[in-house]
Amino acid sequence: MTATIGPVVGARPYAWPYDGSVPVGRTALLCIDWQTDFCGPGGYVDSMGYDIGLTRAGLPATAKLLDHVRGLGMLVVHTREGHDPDLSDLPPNKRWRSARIGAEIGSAGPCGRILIKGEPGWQIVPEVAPVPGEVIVDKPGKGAFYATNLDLVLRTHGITHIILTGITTDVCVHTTMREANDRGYECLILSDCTGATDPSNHAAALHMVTMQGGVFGCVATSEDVIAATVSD
Ligand code: C5J
Repeated sequence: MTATIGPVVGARPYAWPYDGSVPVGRTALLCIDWQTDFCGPGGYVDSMGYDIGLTRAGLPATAKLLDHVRGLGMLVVHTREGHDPDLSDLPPNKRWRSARIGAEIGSAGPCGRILIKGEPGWQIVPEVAPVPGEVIVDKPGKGAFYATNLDLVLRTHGITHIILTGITTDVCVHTTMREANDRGYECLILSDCTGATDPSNHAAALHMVTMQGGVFGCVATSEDVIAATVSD
């Protein structure tokens, strides 16, 4: 079965993608940092005192979308932010900033060492966990292209279009969308499959995308994407 996505008529500021529609085989779903540290009790975001209800908000829609794209055979890429146990890839300023808000990266918390590879808090939450065959990219920074093989993986699979889900909208999802946009990928961020530690930052991050004719791509919902899926 060959399916295409688009035009996504509910997308803003244009009916995504710019080139009308895209075969599923040239499209990837990115699931950014759906880790306990960002949306689970006792994780990094919880330890900083932010409301994990906000970062968990996109989980049901993302789980539903995952079911949909898995049925189509779309490439799914999951990312995880984290650092080596010896902290050799943790910039000192990132560590210092996390310490000053009471959740020092590398220190012991309720979910193990905060943002450290292999610890319980670093794992992807069960609602949107990878299934066998899906790609997982580990990243030390906010953007999923920096110091990773993500671009190589996408180009090897012939991917030209990217749909983004994950947390947080204004930090890792946005940084990744900007990196992807600069590399020429046609990007779509989903408002109901993302979330931030502050509702106004979520709204602002989505609004920014729509400026300048779609400066980083487009914004839509998962239902818009599902409705725009055309199967042969
Ligand atoms: C943050 C992320 N917010 N995944 N990471 O530090 O957005």
